[in-house]
Amino acid sequence: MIDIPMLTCATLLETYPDLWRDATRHPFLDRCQAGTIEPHQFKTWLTQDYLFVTEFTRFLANGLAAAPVSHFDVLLGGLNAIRDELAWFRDKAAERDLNLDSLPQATCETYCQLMASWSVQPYAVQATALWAIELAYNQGWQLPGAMVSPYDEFAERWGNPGFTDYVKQLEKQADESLAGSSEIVQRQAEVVFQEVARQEQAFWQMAFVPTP
Ligand code: MP5
Repeated sequence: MIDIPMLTCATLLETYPDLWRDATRHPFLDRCQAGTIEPHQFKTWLTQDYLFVTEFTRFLANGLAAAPVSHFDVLLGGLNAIRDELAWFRDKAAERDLNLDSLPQATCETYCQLMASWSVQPYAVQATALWAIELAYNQGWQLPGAMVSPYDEFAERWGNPGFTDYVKQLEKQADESLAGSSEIVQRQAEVVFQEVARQEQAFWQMAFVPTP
């Protein structure tokens, strides 16, 4: 019998280092760190990310609906944190006179539509996507190093030890669900991981595209 290697989150990161680097290292983040990002570019990201997080809330809620009871604690904690995060986004937008009722740009819309399509896939695929989406921000906001004000607050939100711990718990749950999955489901999870990485890279890049 052929021995099929078990897919884990760590294996995914090892298999696609370039894709993951591009998802988490971007001039947008380096310019936040240096304080040289153009305010209108930051505002584009902020507005679009709020729209993304509203859809991500639905993705997380769908994940909870598909999860085993033993995973509820971590996912409910995530949903609770998102309630605060959405309020925080509204505060950050108000400080900058931003209108959050704006339309999603094509990049944001594509990512949200893909996410919705993952919600009907097996739970292991959803758990892998959930982990990858959160890890992208957890690493992305930390990798450039200490950020200057006002961007330090954003780096702290996704880089703080509590959030890092949450992402580790998501990894554990994703690994557990992948371990109990068929090879077909594991391949689906691998494809979705690659898509998350591509979408994250495109999302950073969107800040540099003039708003139509
Ligand atoms: C996250 C995000 C992290 N806010 N935006 C993108 C494009 N990817 C990942 O999600 P959350 O809910 O802010 O922790």
